[in-house]
Amino acid sequence: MKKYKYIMMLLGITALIGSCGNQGNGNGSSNGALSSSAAEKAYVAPGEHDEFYAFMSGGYSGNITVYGLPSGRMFKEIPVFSQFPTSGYGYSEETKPMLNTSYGFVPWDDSHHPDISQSKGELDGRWIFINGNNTPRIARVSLSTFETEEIIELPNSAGNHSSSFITENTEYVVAGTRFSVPVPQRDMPINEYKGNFKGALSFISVDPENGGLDLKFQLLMPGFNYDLSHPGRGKSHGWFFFTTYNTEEANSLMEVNSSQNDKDFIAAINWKKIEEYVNNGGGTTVPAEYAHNVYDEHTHTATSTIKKEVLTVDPTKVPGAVFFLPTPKSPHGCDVDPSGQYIIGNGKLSADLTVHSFDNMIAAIEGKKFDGEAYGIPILKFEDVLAGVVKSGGLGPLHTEFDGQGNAYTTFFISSEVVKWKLGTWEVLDRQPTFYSVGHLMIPGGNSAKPFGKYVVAMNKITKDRYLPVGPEMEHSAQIYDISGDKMELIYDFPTHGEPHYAAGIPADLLAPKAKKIYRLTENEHPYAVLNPADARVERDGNVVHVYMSTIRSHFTPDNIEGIKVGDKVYFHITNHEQDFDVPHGFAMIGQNTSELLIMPGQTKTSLWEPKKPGVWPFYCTDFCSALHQEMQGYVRVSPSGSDVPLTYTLGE
Ligand code: K7E
Ligand code: CUA
Repeated sequence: MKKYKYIMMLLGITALIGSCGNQGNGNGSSNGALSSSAAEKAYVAPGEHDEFYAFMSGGYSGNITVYGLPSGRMFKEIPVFSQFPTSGYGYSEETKPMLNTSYGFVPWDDSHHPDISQSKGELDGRWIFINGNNTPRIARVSLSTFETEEIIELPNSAGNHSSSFITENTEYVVAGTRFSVPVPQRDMPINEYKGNFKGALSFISVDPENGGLDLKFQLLMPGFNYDLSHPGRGKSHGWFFFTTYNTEEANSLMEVNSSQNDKDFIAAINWKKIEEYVNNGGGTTVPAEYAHNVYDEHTHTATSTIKKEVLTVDPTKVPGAVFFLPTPKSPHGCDVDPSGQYIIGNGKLSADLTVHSFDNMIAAIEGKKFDGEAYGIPILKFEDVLAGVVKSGGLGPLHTEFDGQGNAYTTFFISSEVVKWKLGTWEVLDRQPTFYSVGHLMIPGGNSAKPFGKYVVAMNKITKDRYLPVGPEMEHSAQIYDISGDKMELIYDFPTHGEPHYAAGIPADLLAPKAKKIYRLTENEHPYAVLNPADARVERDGNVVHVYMSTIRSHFTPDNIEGIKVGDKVYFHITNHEQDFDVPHGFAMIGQNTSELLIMPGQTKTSLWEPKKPGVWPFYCTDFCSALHQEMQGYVRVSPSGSDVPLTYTLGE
């Protein structure tokens, strides 16, 4: 891997030197010096708002970060698959169930591809979905509260990478497995992989009213690696496309053994046909175990349910639903243009981009022009489905986005550049270097029928000399290009957090007006909420103590508690009585084996404390909420176990 990275870097540098006429940046010391007119384009004056939200996947942070475009200012980190001590997500009693899985509590994941909900192919800004790769999961995040509301685990899946992409009316979130595995999982020799492992493609239905997720069916495909996917749209709505690699079905020395075939496939799935088959009773229900975790905005509490079965579909049982389109070997990205006509598959080891035509594909299917089959699935002829080839001159193509004006933009990892080309003529129109080794790129709405083609953001893998060094690892870097003119213009770059793979952007005016500002106290249905400070109290039940606590600037009620004993389990249920925007209170207790809580206005959250030592122990508010924030504190007296100090508390009379 190290060596690979090194070679990549060398190639990257070569490309930079080759293109220094473009940006005047070949010498490393003055990289990226921009004219002031370019800087103005990224400048959002203090107090002004950005034009777009950009939601970046966190990669190995497991979360989503929210930025503004074009300023590159970071607004928030939304915890999704990883515990987040900053807010108490995954630490508070209410949110711990969100991270439950069939393997128990899994407080981390690797998130790659956010996708915003759509109606009629256009962004509707209701939810954003994202995949957890490692312990396969899909999350749904509300775009009014900017909180994770639901996580569903995927059985029979492994390395949930060709995920989470949605169909044009958000009928489904689709999630494909990168690693094929035995289905069902069982103890068997690894070298019997070929022909025995399966690649599950999961179709998770989305309730149009409340976004509720349900694993509707899993298509059990041959044991290839399903790398990336995108939905058809417009004329190709009803289809879904997946790139595959390792059609060799090798199980070791993959970098050699899975690059033997000259062509791998894009799998074209007619999900409407499969849905019809399933709705008519098709498919086989098999035992499976997976968690379904749902957060309720009114109880402010998540519940986790373990599901016990899943409906599987054998693709050969649904004739006409699944086809393979040969694509130059080891493709990565699989992108569909806004019209739904072109499907772009980029062979990572190729210099050219392969563009398939949906119309050609349908004609070939109707003409039954097949070139054999793989495990009973018809293979179309490469020449029959090809729309064109982009002779890009770049190296290592990965991902493509669209500006809605007939142009496509493809990233090249090895040659570190973004190449702009024209749909239909396949001619290259422009190319700009990236710093360095770009992965995905993002145009707001770029995965929809209506992109907002004003900026493209490139997300780079290697940062090295772009910023002041901070030890051996740098945060990854993103770059913003203005693409409103004929030529792309680099206007800004900024560090990101974790490893953003893909991102999703949306115009600010589609989200900002409906962003939630407070939770209404009158709508708080948390069973341990204190809706009136006079109801604050402490109750003991054996060695379990419930503290019903309220907070308002600048006081905890109760603020002194006595009669707690070593060996107790003390639950602090804290309700924030503020009803003003942006006034959370925090809570932290000395020696607690968990994180702080950050409690939003109108919300109730719970922290568990198990006192270990007799004494008088303080707690305090962690968020500088008011002039007297520093006075927002209290004490708990802890007596030895067996002591008869009575339970008392002060209500601040
Ligand atoms: Cu190319 Cu996970 Cu989409 Cu990274 S993936 S770059
Ligand atoms: Cu409440 Cu500081």
